[in-house]
Amino acid sequence: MTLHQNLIAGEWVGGDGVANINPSNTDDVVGEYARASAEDAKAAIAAAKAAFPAWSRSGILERHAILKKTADEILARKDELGRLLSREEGKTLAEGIGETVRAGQIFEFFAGETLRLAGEVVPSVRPGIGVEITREPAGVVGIITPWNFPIAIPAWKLAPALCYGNTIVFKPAELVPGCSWAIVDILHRAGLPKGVLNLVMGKGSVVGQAMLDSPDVQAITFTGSTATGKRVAVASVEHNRKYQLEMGGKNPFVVLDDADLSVAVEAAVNSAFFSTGQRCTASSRIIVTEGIHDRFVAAMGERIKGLVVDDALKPGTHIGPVVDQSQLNQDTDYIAIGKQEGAKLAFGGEVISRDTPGFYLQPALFTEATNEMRISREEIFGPVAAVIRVKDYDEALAVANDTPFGLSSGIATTSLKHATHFKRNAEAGMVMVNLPTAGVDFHVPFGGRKASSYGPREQGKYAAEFYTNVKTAYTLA
Ligand code: UN1
Repeated sequence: MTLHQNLIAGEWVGGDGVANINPSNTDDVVGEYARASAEDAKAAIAAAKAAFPAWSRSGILERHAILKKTADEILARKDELGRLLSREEGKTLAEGIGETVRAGQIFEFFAGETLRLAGEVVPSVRPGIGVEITREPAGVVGIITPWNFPIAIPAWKLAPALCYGNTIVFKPAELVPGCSWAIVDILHRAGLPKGVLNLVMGKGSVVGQAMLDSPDVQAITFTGSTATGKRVAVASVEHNRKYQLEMGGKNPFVVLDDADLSVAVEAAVNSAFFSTGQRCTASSRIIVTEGIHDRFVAAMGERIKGLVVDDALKPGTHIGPVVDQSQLNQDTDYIAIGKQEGAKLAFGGEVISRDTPGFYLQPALFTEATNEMRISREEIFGPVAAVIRVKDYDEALAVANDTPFGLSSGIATTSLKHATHFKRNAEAGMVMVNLPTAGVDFHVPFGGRKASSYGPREQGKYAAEFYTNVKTAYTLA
């Protein structure tokens, strides 16, 4: 099997190979991927530093052409790359292809942004003086991405970083190097100069740590666990570098008595279980007012029974496997904790076998849960959700906001009054009305508050906040 190598200073370089395993079928090896050492990471940082002066001053047409070519190739290869994604991560083929299209669209968006870079010219408060406000690239950017969106999250960090003239050291999640390798290969062939983009696949404790420890990495963007995010923050404060964190969620989805039942069930099932519940925007707390509670739970049960859990690549599969054994253990541990805490496991929650050896778990729905239980407070990151019964809208809002996290928050209602009030008062970065808490657009800001996020928003025009530094220049005319 050919070894997929790391890219450092424009050269593909080897290293120990690690097998990338298909979670739908652990006998299937997706490919061999080189594991970078701390020395490789240092060489990658040095290469990015050396490439920065030229790339930061490169012409916007050059950047536009590379990003546009990349977008075109990703979109032209959407079926193949979507299949690779589903094979290495385990979300369904439809989800894998959809995510690949989104990655292509993100590159298209930032290709366009290269042609719209602008500053401001404003009068000084002192007559005769002009003031220019411009944005300059942040420098060498460290990009660390999680396993659950193997192509979209790399795309939404790589594309703006390049658009605004930064150079990059990129460490994708160890579990899913395939899509990241493919994007880097595409960008490299699209004509990026040597050293502008360096790929260092491997362990967080080795490669990630080398990035955190380097004074030459001027900004780090991270999506992943809260625990690792805190380490990124502490190390970044030490080096006085910019950092941006997207971490956990415990997103509420409120269902009010006046909701359209089928809209509520569709949005709740999607939020809780699609992509096997492995999204930081997933909803695992379904907060339901008492007038609709029993009808809602019964309808959820019917819908869950119809969900096909199987090989991600099989047509007809609705829910693919959990990503690996340790995540499956975490999911089943939380299912046991929920039962011990006194919640009722109303549907699912069994580990099941299929034709191939994989990490298959039936989506689990608890009822009679309270917001104080650990299953309601801690992020599980699997297809496990709990229904919390409340009296009325006011209690629903209070429970929705009673969480350490604040990424996304949803409500199902036909009341304009409650929808409006919820949009204003939900303590979250994103609010969804009659829509799932997960599944966001690529051209508008993404991010949360409280323990979910830190730093400027990602995506759309707002991405410039992180990837650039503002300069204010005064000139006596
Ligand atoms: C989405 O819900 O469409 O890691 C995106 C995550 C998020 C991305 C969610 N950063 O799950």
